[in-house]
Amino acid sequence: MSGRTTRRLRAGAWLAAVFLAAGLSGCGPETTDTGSEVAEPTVVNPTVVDPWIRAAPPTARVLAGYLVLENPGAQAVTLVGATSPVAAMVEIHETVVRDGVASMERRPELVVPAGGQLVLEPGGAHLMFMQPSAVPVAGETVPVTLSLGDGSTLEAVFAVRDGAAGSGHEHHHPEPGPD
Ligand SMILES: [Cu+2]
Repeated sequence: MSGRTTRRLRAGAWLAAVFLAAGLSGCGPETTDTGSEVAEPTVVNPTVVDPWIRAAPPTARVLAGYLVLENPGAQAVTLVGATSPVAAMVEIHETVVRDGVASMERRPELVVPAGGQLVLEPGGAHLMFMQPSAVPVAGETVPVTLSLGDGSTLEAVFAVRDGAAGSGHEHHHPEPGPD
């Protein structure tokens, strides 16, 4: 699990923001030794929860990645892109179903609402890793840098695993829904 890593990174980003604020005002908000129980800052990077990539055959030319972004802050945050050393390019996609046919559409950004979360999961939004240099196998991990709309980045370690069974996140939408 990467929760500890992402929390530490988030705390680091937050502390950087505090230092900036302190530099302007001469005094910063209260903080604690750990930085984990702090007063709510104005802007908080979202927390990455359970990032994973669906295991694929060695010949796969794309890989799908999923995660949940939780935004405890008071302002909406946008996910605008991602990069990874294993892929030539990473795009944000969303699977849409029209007339019972599922297809993927590219999205320039996805919103993580204030106090809410953005869920990328099978059957919905996902990261599409294009032209992987080497297809990772289940059990391996893949580093990914997520880009946010404010120009900041989030590092995440995606676990590679089979998505067909056991993930508990599979959703099927056989019926075309209203737009
Ligand atoms: Cu896709």
